[in-house]
Amino acid sequence: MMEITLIQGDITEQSVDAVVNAANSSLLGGGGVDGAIHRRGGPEVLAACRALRASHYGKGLATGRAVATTAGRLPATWVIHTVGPVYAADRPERAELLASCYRESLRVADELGVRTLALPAVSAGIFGWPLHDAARIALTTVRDTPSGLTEARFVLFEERAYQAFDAVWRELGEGRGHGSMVD
Ligand code: AR6
Repeated sequence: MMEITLIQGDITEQSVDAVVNAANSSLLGGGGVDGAIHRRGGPEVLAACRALRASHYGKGLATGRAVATTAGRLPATWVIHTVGPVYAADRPERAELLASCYRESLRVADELGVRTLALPAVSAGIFGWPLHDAARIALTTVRDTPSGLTEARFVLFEERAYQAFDAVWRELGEGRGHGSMVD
């Protein structure tokens, strides 16, 4: 059984086994949640990302894929970096890449034995994905992807992002809006 929970807050403050980072393909940091994770995680996270670039990820991480590093000084064990697609109204096929970010993040989490996972709204900031649609893709994909997680905690930074996720969760018939049990 996995519980999906929604909270408004800062993902860098979550005491969980792993946090998902909305990175870019360089894996070398950026703004938004990526900047916050590198700031709070410290130089160990960047060093681990550089090591990935020097080994299996010479060309960077492809959109829709995920890879784990240490979480450095964050109150988590792992950071799972994923690269969301940039939103474009005339490229609806990119929704599949956004779903892939969540599926791949859960797959990597499973490989690490992660039980509690915090996730941001991938692509819904600098990459411009409309919030309601980003929330629908995020919630349905995580709900419908089998994993060993006990909790998938969506951590929404802004009030309007929390409201969008909460509204979609209710539209999906998932009860109280702030968390419910799914098989
Ligand atoms: N905790 C949780 N969510 C956050 C936090 C935080 N500390 N800070 C921001 N968010 P974004 P993207 C929310 O832009 O759209 C970077 O430069 C934010 O409000 O972080 O996938 C990368 O390097 C929004 O709802 O990620 C890439 O170049 C959500 O996180 C690019 O941005 C995602 O916004 C990725 O853009």
